Amino acid sequence: MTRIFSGVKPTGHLTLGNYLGALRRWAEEDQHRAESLFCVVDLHALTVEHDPARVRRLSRQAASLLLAAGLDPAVCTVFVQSHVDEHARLSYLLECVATDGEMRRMIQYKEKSARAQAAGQGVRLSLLTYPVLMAADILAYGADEVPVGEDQTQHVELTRDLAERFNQRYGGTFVIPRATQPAVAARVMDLQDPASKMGKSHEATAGIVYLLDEPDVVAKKVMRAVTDSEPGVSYDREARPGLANLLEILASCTGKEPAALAAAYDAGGLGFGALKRETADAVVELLRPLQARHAELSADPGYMDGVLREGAARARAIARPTVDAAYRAMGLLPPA
Ligand code: AQP
Repeated sequence: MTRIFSGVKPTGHLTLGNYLGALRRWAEEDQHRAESLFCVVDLHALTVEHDPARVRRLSRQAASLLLAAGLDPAVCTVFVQSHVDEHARLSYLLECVATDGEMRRMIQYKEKSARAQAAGQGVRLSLLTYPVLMAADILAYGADEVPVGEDQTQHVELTRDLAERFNQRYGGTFVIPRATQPAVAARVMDLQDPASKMGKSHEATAGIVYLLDEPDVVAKKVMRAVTDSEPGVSYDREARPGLANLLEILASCTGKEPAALAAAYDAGGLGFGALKRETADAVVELLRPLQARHAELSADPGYMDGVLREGAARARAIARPTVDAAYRAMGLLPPA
């Protein structure tokens, strides 16, 4: 049976980008067609300046939002990365396979290290080695598929390279995974800066729709989205990124095609205002059930604890044999 692994970092409040690019597909499709594991990758949140209490809070909130988005613990495994030691164990082995040069080529490292430096903070070594830990997350489970947004494809490519290199040098140990992406909204852009990805850890929040934003806040953010001054409505990601972003969000919410939506708006002589209104309404309706379910789950922390305890036990049982095999393959003496 196909196995799927993916995760979300508790580095901020989850966004519409996380939902449309990843969570929704995990819930609606992936968990029902494959053996799936979904993880709050909290160790990754330590790669940048952080407040420990906030990371703890955001980890619980992210886990709750995974369930609120529709992940069913009876069907898939939901857990927290730091509860399963195998991630860190395997990460070290993969650091012995990866090279410094390939880490420095990662786009996210370049962006986030520049951000840390601009804020006068040191660049943590773990930010450089973060993709190796992500490779360990995936390879420990023998995942065939990794459903992610566009921003993570380079890291999944690196994971493939490391797995192939390891298998070649030390014998066939890892499954070679592949990234899968949603057809639409693989890269939801910031509503105020359509050249940048909508990212949960970004400081300027006016262009970011958070999953737990109140309906009026969602509507305000969408209505104030940056577009352009060209006449008519057309779908062109390069030339009209703000407009394309709105069309993709609306398409993703409604199951329509962005180009078809653009053509309909253009033919009807409807302007950006109408498009923004429809998009705002669609996003509010999309988030309504998720927010209600999150509120229910928040009222029952014991239930969430049980889900995460059980999830970690299941995850550990899958990961341990593969990680132990990797230790042996690399020449480490098994304990007597
Ligand atoms: N804007 C997005 N559009 C589509 N998919 C997205 N994803 C993230 N942002 C978008 C996908 O959501 C999953 C979980 O993301 P993550 O927690 O690994 O990363 P993040 O939300 O981008 O959080 P960061 O790294 O804390 O913020 P940034 O990088 O913006 O500073 C992944 O599958 C991701 O592809």
